[in-house]
Formats: sequence, C-alpha cells, structure tokens
Amino acid sequence: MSAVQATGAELHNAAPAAGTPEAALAHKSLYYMLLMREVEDRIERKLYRQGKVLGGVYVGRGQEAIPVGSALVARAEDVLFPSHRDMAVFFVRGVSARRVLAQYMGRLGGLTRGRDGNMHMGDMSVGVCSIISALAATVPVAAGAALAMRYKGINGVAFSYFGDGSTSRGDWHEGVNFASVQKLPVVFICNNNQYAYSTPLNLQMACTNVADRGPAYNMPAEIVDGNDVLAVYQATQRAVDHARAGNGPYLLECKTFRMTGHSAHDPAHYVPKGLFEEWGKLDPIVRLQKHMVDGGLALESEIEEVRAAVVREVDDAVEWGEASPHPDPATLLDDVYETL
Ligand SMILES: Cc1ncc(C[n+]2csc(CCOP(=O)(O)OP(=O)(O)O)c2C)c(N)n1
Ligand SMILES: [Mg+2]
Repeated sequence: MSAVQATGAELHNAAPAAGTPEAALAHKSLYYMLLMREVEDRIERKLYRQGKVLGGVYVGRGQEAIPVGSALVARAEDVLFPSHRDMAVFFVRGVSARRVLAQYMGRLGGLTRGRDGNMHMGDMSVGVCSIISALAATVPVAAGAALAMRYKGINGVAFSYFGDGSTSRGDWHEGVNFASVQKLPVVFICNNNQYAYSTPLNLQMACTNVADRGPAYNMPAEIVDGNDVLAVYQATQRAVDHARAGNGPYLLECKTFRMTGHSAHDPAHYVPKGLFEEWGKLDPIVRLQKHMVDGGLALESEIEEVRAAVVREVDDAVEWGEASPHPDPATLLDDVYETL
C-alpha cells in the first residue's frame, strides 16, 4: 500500500464529502482566513502593545472572506492591488507569514527590507502591488496596469481593492471611468465595512450601495455577502470571467463590518455597541467552519488541527521576524532611486 493511500481507519474518520473540489476550496479558504486572523491578532494585540511594531496597525478582522475569496480566483499573470485590510492577498499569492511579520517589525526580512513598518508593501514577483497611502490613488494605477497588460498581450486581470470611503474620492472615479471607457480587465472589489475611519456610510455618500455607482460607468455591479467566503469566490469568478473575456471592468460590493476601530490606536467609541454584536454573529470564519462540518466537508477534529497548525506557523513567523536584523542605516537610500 502506498504512503498516500488512506488506511481503513483514516477512511472511517474522513468527512463524507472530503476530497471533492468543494471541500478543497473550503479547506484552502479556511486556512488563509485563519492565518490572516492569527497574524493580525498577534500584530495588533501583542507585538504592537509590546512596542515591537513600527508604524500604525490597521487590521481586517471580520473581513477576511473578501481578500481570501477573491484572491483565490486570481491566476499567476493577474496583478493585485490590496488595500490596508486585505493581508490575506499576500498569503494567497505565496508571501510567507515570516516576511509579513518581519515587515511589521521593520526588519531586513520584510518585503520593504525594513524601509516601512506596516502594510505599505508589495511583491511584484508574485503580482502584488504596494499600497499607496493616499486613499484610492491605487485605483487609476490598477487601470493603468490593466492597460499595460493589454499592450503586452497578457490576458491578465487587475484586482483593485478599496473601502467604501475610497469610492467618494476623485481618484476612484477617474480610475473607474478610464477602465470602463477603455474596457479594461479590472475587477473592482469594495469592502463596504460601513465606516471610513469614524464616518458612517450615510455621512460620506448619498447612494445606499456602493454598487449603485456602477451604472454611472456602464459597468456591471454586484452586491455580495462579504462575510461568506464562498459567495465572494463565486462572485469574483463571474467578475473575472467578464473582465478576462474583454467585456471591461466589473464592480463587486462586499458588504461587511469593521470589527475593530479604524486602527490599533482607535477604540471606536463612535460605533454603536449593538453593531459589533450583530456582525459578530456573522463572523466569516465561524460561518465557514459550520458550513464545512454541516456539509460533511470536514470533521471538527480536522478544523482543530488546522487551527493548531496556523498557531504554530505564526509562532515560528514571529520568532523568525524578531531574529531578522534591522537594516543598516548606511543602506537607507538603496533601492529608493534607480541606479544607472
Ligand atoms: C486621501 C486620504 N485621506 C485620508 C486618509 C486617512 N485614512 C486612511 S484610511 C481612512 C479611512 C478609509 O475608509 P474606507 O475607504 O472605507 O476604508 P476602510 O479603512 O474602512 O477599510 C482614512 C480617512 C488617507 N489615507 N488618504
Ligand atoms: Mg470603510
């Protein structure tokens, strides 16, 4: 019997639908959502409070289904532009937790080799473009990347991520308009978490849904349950198919909730407590786990094993990040200016 063949005992213990494509997608989604939650919890609730993190900390707790469900659809040739609450995009594209932890601690092992201390990072070797801090400034850049891919004959799609507040910025409208007029392959992915810092949705835009902005640009727009990773995956698949086929951009509005303050230094006293309770019941990780167990895609024991493995992976990543040296000040300007 080969080592990969299941024994009778393993078969007896396997979930009924284990081994199906649906089970494989659910397992992958669960792993990446758990990894993002654990890495961000470690950064926000431990390392930041210990003074080991450089810069501000912005997390996507409760929003993990959006970067995971969407990025899992991307192909190698696609280019992704995550926002500050989309850490899982990095993991799905193959960036390790070790390098992300080193990044947040300003170490040489981080993606910016210690030049920045948080999510202002990218890795073009895996098609992830760095965040521009000015909100929505990456939206026209994503449209430009899609145009560049067209010029080069690459059948890739640009994934442009942003929050609800960013859709009220001028850059957003310029980027979306350009993509639509040029019929560029861009999928616009909005995490509508109901707040832009302390400003609730109704005080920053006059329409009810971000998706209502789509028709103004003759662009299909869909409202998605942003706390259901499989719904996000399916909607992204529809959007990407549309864009890759040459039909132009597509807008996804993923409804969700920011389960923290805007950043680690914001206690969010302005958010009515009831909203945290209400949305807490819709936690995307808890929902996926229930779906997996109820649907026979996984056993409770398997889920526990994944959770434990993620904690071990993050323990190792923290240790690795802390062991990575700070950059030598003499190298400050290296890689900042092009050397001819
Ligand atoms: C042009 C600009 N104005 C203000 C800020 C400061 N800022 C950073 S994130 C943020 C809130 C963004 O809200 P939203 O787009 O809904 O994203 P969320 O943080 O809710 O994910 C603000 C005001 C900024 N980075 N850029
Ligand atoms: Mg928001």
